[in-house]
Amino acid sequence: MSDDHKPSPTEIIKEESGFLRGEIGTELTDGLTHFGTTSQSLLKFHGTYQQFDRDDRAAAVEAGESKREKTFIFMVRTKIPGGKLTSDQLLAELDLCDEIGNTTLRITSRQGLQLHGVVKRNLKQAIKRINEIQLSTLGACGDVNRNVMCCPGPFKRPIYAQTQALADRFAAHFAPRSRAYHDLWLTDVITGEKQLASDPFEVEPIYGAHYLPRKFKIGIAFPFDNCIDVYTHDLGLLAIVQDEQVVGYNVSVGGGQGRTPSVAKTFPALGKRLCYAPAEEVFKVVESIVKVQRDFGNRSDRKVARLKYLVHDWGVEAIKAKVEEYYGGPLAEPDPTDVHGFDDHMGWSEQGDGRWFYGLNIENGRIKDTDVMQLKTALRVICRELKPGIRTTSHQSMLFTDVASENKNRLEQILRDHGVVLTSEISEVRRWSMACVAWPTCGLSITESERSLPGMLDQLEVELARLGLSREQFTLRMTGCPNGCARPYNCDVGLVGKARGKYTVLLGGRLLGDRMNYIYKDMVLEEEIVPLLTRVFTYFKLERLPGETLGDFCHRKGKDDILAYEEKLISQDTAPSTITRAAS
Ligand code: SRM
Ligand code: SF4
Repeated sequence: MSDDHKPSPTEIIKEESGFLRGEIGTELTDGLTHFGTTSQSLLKFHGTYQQFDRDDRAAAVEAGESKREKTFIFMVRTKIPGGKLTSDQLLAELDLCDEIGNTTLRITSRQGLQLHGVVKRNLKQAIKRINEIQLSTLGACGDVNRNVMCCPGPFKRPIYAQTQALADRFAAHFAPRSRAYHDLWLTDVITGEKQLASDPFEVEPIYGAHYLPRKFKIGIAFPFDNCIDVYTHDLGLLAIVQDEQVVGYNVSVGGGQGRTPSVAKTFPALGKRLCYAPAEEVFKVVESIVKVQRDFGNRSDRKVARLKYLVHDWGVEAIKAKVEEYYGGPLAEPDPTDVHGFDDHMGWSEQGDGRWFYGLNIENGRIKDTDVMQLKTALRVICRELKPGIRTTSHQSMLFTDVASENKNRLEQILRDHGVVLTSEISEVRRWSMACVAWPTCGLSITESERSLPGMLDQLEVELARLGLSREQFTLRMTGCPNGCARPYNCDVGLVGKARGKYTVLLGGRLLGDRMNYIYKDMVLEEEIVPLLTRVFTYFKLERLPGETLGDFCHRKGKDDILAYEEKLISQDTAPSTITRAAS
């Protein structure tokens, strides 16, 4: 076998793990603060990442104490299909973040929840307690199907129940079946024994011993509401609705956002429309696609192991032919219907049963108490007193559902009493923005993201108001590295951390999520981003067509035209310019 086809080290780890067990059990009780590298890989499948506090590390290096042991901490991710949970479950997660996390709870861009800062001796307790409230971390990370997303709108229409039921079914079906999770985290006895099987598919009927080549993501959307960004998933399903029923799905394959700039063959991509699957067949079609990726995805180079690279290498027609082989019959052409709407579900809406839901914008999904805003406490009061249903959104925000008319004022009052800004009171630019976690927990972050965006938005709000553009709706998404966890490659304005303190600025995507943006400028200093965007907004105000959005404007004008205008503005600036031009 040539080196090109040599399985990657992660493939060997999976194979030798005895179905995700490895040495985790032994290392859990070895008294150390951290796991070895093999266990770290396997722990992802169990829903946790070993990290270290990068602020603390930077301080140690600064103080010349680089030999000091890192402060190891764990991120624990709860998988929540469609973001649907109860008040009691949210209360339990909030208790966990206070008792054994870093006192914050984080809503993720895939409708999940994350605890941060859990130390090793508390890891088992964290995972066990999450399971005790009928939630799970199994398969929240790792080379398996991840959290299944679907529209969290709690409308009492059959189509919403149908898509949620499908998301739940996928989540259950594609979860690893290995006993390791149960044995390691949910029992008091740790058996060190690896599970053995002469036929690995008896233990893992979908995955076998090697699981998938890489992470795999499924999302279900409606044409009139693409709030889950259907074309960014490995496998996207767009519900085709007739007479209030989902009659089938347009299936798209090969979406994904991550890229590694130093590896030219990597790229972000929108999913490509593969076929139409009638509702009663969609499960089988999806399983066939997962199996095609399992059997043909790249297992030697993890950089190009996602389904999008297989789709790119083979082309959609060849993928379709292979899926048909696994499915056992021909697949229909996609329905002409496509995405044409996006609803972030913020503010008050009637559900269709006389009750209401309220969408609260939570800045970058971070639930915490500060001196000025006690969001975490407010959520506790709401959950205890009003007991609403909870839904998390793909924009890292939260819906309180099933609220009776007479409780609407009370819910708002609780938020106000705790200094929480209501959705109606925040600016459009903040409402439609999101940032990934990045520093100090993410081991891959190059720049700040979650900690930088709020300040940048403060400045942008001023500039947009000055230009009379405060009511414009455009998505602005920031990440601390090119992996794209806040989906920055198909939004109106993307800011992607590239080098220390420097970002790639992308323009020309749109709210609808069906168009990639383009790299406008690279290596832009953080402090130059607002001035740069202000010049773009100025041009937009001057030359937009009636009703044209920022993303559509930037798409129509293109990079060179906008650059030329920006240059003109800079040269017209008579005052000595403080702007250093970024390399374009
Ligand atoms: Fe992500 C890796 C956080 C959604 C693409 N992502 C990571 C890790 C685990 C870093 C690591 O590998 O060490 C980050 C943990 C940081 C921390 O401290 O919490 C991380 N990703 C997140 C979250 C929490 C971002 C957020 O601010 O909400 C999201 C958790 C979602 C969940 O609940 O499951 C999150 N990540 C995404 C998305 C968006 C999505 O799925 O809709 C993407 C882009 C879509 C995609 O998958 O292509 C995404 N994350 C990545 C990648 C690039 C994958 C690639 O194919 O290139 C990595 C790195 C990797 O896998 O090697 C990554
Ligand atoms: Fe970390 Fe990069 Fe993902 Fe942000 S985009 S959370 S920095 S991996």
